Amino acid sequence: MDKQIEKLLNKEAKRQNGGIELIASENYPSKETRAVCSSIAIAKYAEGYPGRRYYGGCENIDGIERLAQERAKKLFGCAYANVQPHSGSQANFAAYKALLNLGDRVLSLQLNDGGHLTHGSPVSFSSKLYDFHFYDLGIDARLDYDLIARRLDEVNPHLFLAGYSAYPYEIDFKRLREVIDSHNAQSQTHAYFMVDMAHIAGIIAAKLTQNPVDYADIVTSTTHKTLRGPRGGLILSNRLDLAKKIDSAIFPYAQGGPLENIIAGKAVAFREDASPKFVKYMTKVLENTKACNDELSRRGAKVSGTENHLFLLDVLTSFGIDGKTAQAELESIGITTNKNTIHGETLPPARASGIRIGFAAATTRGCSKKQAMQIAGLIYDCLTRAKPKKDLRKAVEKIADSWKDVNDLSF
Ligand code: DSN
Repeated sequence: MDKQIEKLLNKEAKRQNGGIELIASENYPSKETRAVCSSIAIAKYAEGYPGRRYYGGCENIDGIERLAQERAKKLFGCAYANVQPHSGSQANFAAYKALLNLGDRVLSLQLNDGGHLTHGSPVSFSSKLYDFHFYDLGIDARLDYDLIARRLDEVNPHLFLAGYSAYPYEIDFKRLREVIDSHNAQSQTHAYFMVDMAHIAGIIAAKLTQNPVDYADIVTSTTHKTLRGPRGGLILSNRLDLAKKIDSAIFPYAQGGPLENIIAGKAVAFREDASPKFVKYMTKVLENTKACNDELSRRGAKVSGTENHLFLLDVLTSFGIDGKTAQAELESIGITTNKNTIHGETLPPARASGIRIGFAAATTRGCSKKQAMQIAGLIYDCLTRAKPKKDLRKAVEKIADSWKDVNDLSF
């Protein structure tokens, strides 16, 4: 073992094991998933797709990729899956390419309101290649479907984009399809419907919320958040007429050789995600998130409420500090979160008025509802400086010690 890397990895495992991970986009894959990700599949070039590769010797790799595709299709009940995207951003890059011409109009939600960098942020490729316009949330910070209908008529986009990184409520994909269809019926520009389900893919796989694949033309995702697989991306569709365009947008347009070791890991994770155990897990994630949100609210903090795996805590209103400070304070006692802008944000994103809190990772390690409420108490006591940090750190360690080792998770 490379001693320098070994030392850093051991320190990272210690950090993860000794702390409480509440970043809503994080999770821990099983040791089975991790094992195939470091398998010999790492050593194989396989540009192209199963049965039509640019290299010889791909018969086993073809089998792995076909299995991953079939498992993804079955899990989400769709006709087409591309398992090659290296990340969610790459998946979005390719989805835009498959549906749009350069400069086409896209209607999406801004990063500040819960969108994503690749949903038209000025610093992302998306806004350089396409003409992004935005819809607002309603005054209650929820999607306002009438407002969206009006924005569709104003902007006449070529693509409407839903699916978010910091939106704590249910999304009515069926209603969005209806709104887009009725807009399309009287518009000269046809708007495709795309959903980036990266955050809620696990909730969808567990059938605990609407499945966007039933309504959208194209659905993108990551595989490492609530889906609990390896770090990577995914594109799904029921529109077989788009399959060729999506395939060539990933390879050769956006990517070269696929990471077949990671694709093997995706296949293992999709199998785990299809089990009844996963539904139980996802149900617990939702319960824990709500328990923590509700306990913070009971203590007087301003929280968003939640209908999924995350919620937003307005630390500026609740504690008079910005998100950056809150993130650092919590990190000093072993609780990892991220600063996050909130609806109606008044501070720059580097400071932000809130933090985003999610329970997908903590629940994988074994967090109970009672512990989720205790964690709310620790967050509250830390940010109100009610108790000495060393006592809070000890309490965090006690909870983390009662959980499974991050190197030894089997589902
Ligand atoms: N970085 C991810 C998140 O935290 O939501 C999105 O890509």
